[in-house]
Amino acid sequence: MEYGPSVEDSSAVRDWLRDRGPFGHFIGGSFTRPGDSFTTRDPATGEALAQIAQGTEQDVAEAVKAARKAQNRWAKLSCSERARYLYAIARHVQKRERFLSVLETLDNGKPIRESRDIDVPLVARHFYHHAGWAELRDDEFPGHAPLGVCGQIIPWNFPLLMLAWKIAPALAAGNTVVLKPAEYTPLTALAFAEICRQVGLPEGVVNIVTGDGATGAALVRAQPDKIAFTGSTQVGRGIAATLAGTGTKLTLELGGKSPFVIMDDADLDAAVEGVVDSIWFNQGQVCCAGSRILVAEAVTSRFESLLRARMDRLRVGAPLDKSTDIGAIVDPVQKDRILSICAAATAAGAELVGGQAGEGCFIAPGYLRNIAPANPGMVQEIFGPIATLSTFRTADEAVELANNTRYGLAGSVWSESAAVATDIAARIKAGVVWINGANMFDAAAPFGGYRESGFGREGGRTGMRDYLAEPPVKPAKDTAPT
Ligand code: TXE
Repeated sequence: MEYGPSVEDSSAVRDWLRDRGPFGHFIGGSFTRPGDSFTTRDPATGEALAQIAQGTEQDVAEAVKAARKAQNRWAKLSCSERARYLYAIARHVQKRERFLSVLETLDNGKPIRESRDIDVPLVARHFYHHAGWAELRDDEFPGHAPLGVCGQIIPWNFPLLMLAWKIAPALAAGNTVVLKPAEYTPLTALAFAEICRQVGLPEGVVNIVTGDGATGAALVRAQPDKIAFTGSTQVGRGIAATLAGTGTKLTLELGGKSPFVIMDDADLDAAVEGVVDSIWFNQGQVCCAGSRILVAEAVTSRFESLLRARMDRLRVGAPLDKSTDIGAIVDPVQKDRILSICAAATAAGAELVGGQAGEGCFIAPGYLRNIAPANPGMVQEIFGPIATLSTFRTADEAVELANNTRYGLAGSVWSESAAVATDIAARIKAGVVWINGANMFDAAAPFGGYRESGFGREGGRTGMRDYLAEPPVKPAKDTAPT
């Protein structure tokens, strides 16, 4: 891999890893001494970055206990006191923006441009936004109480951002948390624990337990007052089964296979940039990626030649290089998963354009064409930089194809006609549908899915409600039971 002058300096992060590792859990305001541990690696080079504690049932129990102990005091603070901590966290994230971006890119493999310009700024934005909600909680949700202790399990595709999506609303509502980051990408969560200490967050309000799926399962079994999970549909289904009938509140943000619909009057250059921002963003490891491109037959050949030209100009390479568009897949296991779905898709008759596997964890951007609706590449979430491309003739057919999925997380519609775009968007069954855009996130906009993409919303007022208990209903005097 070439390291040119445009490569971001990572020496401060490497010093931190050397000084601070091996890493224990963050429980009750301090770091534990690591026992059994695993290695987290830079997927771009395979280099070992740090040793990370593998959380046991006992670690999880201690973290839940610490969160339980802190909860009463945290809930009793005034709204503006809690808000002050969230503002302070947001400011500290901004102050450490460069450090956090480099750390995220090293651990995850995403291009530094994305972690610096998208992930980390959105993290700060999420804490600022929820500081506002913390302040307004009692005015906006009169009579609502926090749920208590929230167990939060997050994936590896946006490690720090998913942490922010989970922790900011939970704290704003008055809950305390035990968060388990994904095993591939635990480092920014541990750096975040340091930020909690720096802002003087009361001990036990935020607890971080690292580990793999077994640690996550232990957190679910510990039955905190809520479990918030983002990850695969398969694991989400298991969590729902474990919690059935327990009274633990559950929200699930699972996979997707989102349609990206290009009508015949669309601005095709803009739509091509939309594809770049959608399926070729974060190596395609995005739950709401527009992974199924559906294009009007009349403009297909023009669109495809623009798409190919743009795809060929994308630079795949060192994630720390500021000119890189596509970095490394998070782990060899995920790379194999992507390649095996592509192999199944081509075996079933689809044609793969681009998408070559490189050395290590790299895969070039690509798409599957001539693909039948039942082809595995059309049905399964590939979660890599490979889209599918199919065509339609009428608006009704576009809608039918768009909704031909078990998922319902997101969608995107491209048309120069507001009437056409809004009509199609309203008929797509998904939690969010963007018009002439893709992957636009805002802390104020609730995000979440339907069907196998899960339930519950994160962000904005609706997201806050998912971290609060409904107030008890008082019966009116004349209807009170006698
Ligand atoms: O997910 P897992 P994986 C999809 C995507 C991807 C596939 C597999 O298609 O290729 O899932 O990824 C924790 N109880 N998404 O295997 O296993 C785990 O430690 C409790 C979409 O990495 O679901 C990690 O912290 N927790 C998605 C988190 O769950 C368990 C993002 C996610 O890992 C557990 C990620 C268990 N039994 C993958 N087993 C999205 N919606 O954005 C694992 N975990």
